Amino acid sequence: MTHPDAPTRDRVTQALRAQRIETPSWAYANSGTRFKVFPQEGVPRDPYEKIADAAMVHRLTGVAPTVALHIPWDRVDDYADLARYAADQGVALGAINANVFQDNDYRLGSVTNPDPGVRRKAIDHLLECVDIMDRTGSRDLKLWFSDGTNYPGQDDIRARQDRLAAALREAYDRLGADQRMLLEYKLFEPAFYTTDVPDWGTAYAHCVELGPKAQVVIDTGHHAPGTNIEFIVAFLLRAGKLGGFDFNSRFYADDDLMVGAADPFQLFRIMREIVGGDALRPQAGIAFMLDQCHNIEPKIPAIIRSVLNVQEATAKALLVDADALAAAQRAGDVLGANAVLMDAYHTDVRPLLAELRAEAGLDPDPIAAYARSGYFARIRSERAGGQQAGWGA
Ligand code: LRH
Ligand code: MN
Repeated sequence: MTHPDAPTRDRVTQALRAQRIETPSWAYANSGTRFKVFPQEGVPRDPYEKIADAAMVHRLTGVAPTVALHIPWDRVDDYADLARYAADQGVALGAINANVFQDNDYRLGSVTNPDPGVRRKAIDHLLECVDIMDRTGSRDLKLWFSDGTNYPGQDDIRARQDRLAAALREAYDRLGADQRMLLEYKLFEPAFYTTDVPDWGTAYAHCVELGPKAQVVIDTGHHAPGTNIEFIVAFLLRAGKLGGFDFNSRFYADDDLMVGAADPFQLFRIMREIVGGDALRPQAGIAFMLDQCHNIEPKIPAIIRSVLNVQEATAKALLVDADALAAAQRAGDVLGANAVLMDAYHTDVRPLLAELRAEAGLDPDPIAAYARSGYFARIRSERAGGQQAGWGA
């Protein structure tokens, strides 16, 4: 499909203009693997500088108006002031990510720890994160638990689920009327025998048990190889339990590479389920977030590239001729139906997106615009001293 007809173009461009992608504060900071964290010049030293970089990404792409925070990595004295600073920069504070995976006390787990005192400490952190949401105006409390075991017999699998459910219930009951809990699952790592929230089914079951304000987050790097993620998307959308995505891509495990870099066709298939489920529009409440680590590549250009990759996959998904697809599916025309999807996937949507940016007064090529902006040279000199931000692991 080279040039979509006018009605199609209008429908597609209208949906793309309304797209919103949340960038993660921690992707602007130093990150790495257990082997090495390579510091980079110009890296932010505090949440304010992380927000400044996120605002630059939004100025250039026009579709990244919120920044997810991670506590304590983004702890500040005055969260209301941080929210005001973000607003001055043209962005807003997004999901608040709790962190119960880096404290020495959490060796045997956080909310699932055999020790009730440790569980109390972990739950108090979740409650603190809701307090922070009250001050930042954030809607989402995002919970990922590294909790698990490394050897059979280490702990009682069922008892840990009871502890998890009790902790989630206490945090859930603390949520305000317009606040949500987003529960993230992950197959393994750092635990290597059991993980207490290992898959979408476990996350879904806990969210159903909790209530309407609990939804599942799909981190695209958290599945066993070969998992059909778009099936999970379709299932959770149908059940009204899809709260959002942590977008990234991987070749092997939780590689946290740029979304769409390792498997652009998978990202297209995922966005196809979103578009097919009429869940792209902001009112549908799906949080489209990036969760990535730019260990060797320049961070801001990598995040801009990632936002563009999501836009391109979305544009291709929007170009699927839904009527032709439905007709072929009804007719049992296997190859015909597949061809309708592949036709859209093979459409070069970059000219359409470039035109859309130009119409919005943006540079058609945000990556080139960033290179020309002088922003990197400025932050490199401004941020010469001080302690660069990172995971502090
Ligand atoms: C865990 C995870 C989670 C975050 C962390 C930064 O692997 O995906 O979403 O808290 O990365
Ligand atoms: Mn994640």
